[in-house]
Amino acid sequence: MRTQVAIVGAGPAGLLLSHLLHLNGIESVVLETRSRADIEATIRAGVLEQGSMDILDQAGVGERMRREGALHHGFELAFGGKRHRIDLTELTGKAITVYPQHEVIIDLVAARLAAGGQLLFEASEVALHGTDTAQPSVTFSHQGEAQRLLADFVIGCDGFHGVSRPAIPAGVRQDFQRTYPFGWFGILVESAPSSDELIYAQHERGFALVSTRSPTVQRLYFQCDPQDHVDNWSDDRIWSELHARTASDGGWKLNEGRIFQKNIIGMRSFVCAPMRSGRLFLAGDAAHIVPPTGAKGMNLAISDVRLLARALEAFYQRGTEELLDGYSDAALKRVWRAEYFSWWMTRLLHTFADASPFERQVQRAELENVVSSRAMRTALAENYVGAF
Ligand code: RFL
Ligand code: PHB
Repeated sequence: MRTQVAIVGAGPAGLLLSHLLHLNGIESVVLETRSRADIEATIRAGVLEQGSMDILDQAGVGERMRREGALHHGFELAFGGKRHRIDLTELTGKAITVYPQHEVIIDLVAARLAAGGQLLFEASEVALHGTDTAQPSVTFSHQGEAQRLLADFVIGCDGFHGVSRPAIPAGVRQDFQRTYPFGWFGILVESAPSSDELIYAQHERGFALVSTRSPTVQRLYFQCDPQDHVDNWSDDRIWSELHARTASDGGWKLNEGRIFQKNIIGMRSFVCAPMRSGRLFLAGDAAHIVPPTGAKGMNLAISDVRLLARALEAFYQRGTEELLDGYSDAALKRVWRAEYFSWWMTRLLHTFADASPFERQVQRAELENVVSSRAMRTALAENYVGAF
């Protein structure tokens, strides 16, 4: 098989890149280890920045997101028994949309298939070859047959545990990372929303987040030990922890409902630089991870592939490699802003077991400073909506 661009991984990065390339007349093949049903059902992110919504719209896949997603003009910070609104739109002129990542995936897969796009699901033994030559290729097994896909470029969109990043020689690559001593316990609940907007709660028992998925399904998280097991958490124990951490003035109360999914995720910050080696380019979680506190992961994946699509378009239509050569630096600039913000939000809102009494007081003072200073609220809002 031969194509112009071989894309490894059908997450938001790989699927959107394939579609953006198609719109520019560039051919690609997407290889994915999991099944279509599996990628369309995996619950992950929920927040799209305005810039991400705009890209999905421009790519012609934003229609359902606009119709079914919930536009949010602000969110709340809760601490010390009080809630404080961060008015995103008043502070930045922008908003965010809560629209689940798996719905973005469903829309992108449908658009690719409707356009005759080549998506190969359940590909196994995916391996990259010759990425430092002008003729890279990817070998894999599909429906029991060993195959080789020849391409001009290979784009690694295969997430943090994929095969692409390790294909960049260790001597070329620098990895920066930080692992946090806590995780998030996430649940999906059948209930009406408890709040019109997301609530990020700081509490001495640990962080909690009240998010939503739809008018009938809510997404809640609370800080936990990353080594803990979901089986240790009965529904009653989960509710009592969430109530304790989100309790606030004015008679507001979290709605309970049937919990139908529980999971625990670890938290890390990670950056691989450069995001390119020869004819191999990385995009999305394959190159960088942020803790979910700032809701940046899917948005970074989308902004990486927008840069890459433009660079590949310049290469195929004008024969210039300038944008390809500038891709890693341009992407990393935005990545580091998001890394900084995600780390800052994480530090601001979580309880660190080893924090001294002094550090705990300073953390509270920083929260007070954020909610009482318009300049601080504006900086938070600009970072949250992605106005950088
Ligand atoms: P993905 O989505 O991980 O997709 C990679 C795909 O590659 C496949 N794959 C391979 N395919 C072929 N060959 C191989 N060898 C392969 N190895 C892997 C995988 O099966 C998969 O289908 O990466 P991508 O496209 O870079 O997208 C990144 C986002 O998924 C991720 O950053 C976000 O989910 C992070 N995130 C959030 N981001 C936001 O922007 N807003 C949020 O509100 C938000 N909340 C979250 C999150 C992530 C979370 N978890 C579960 C880590 C909340 C959570 C709980
Ligand atoms: C989510 O709804 O899954 C979500 C929302 C905001 C975050 C992280 C996750 O910061």
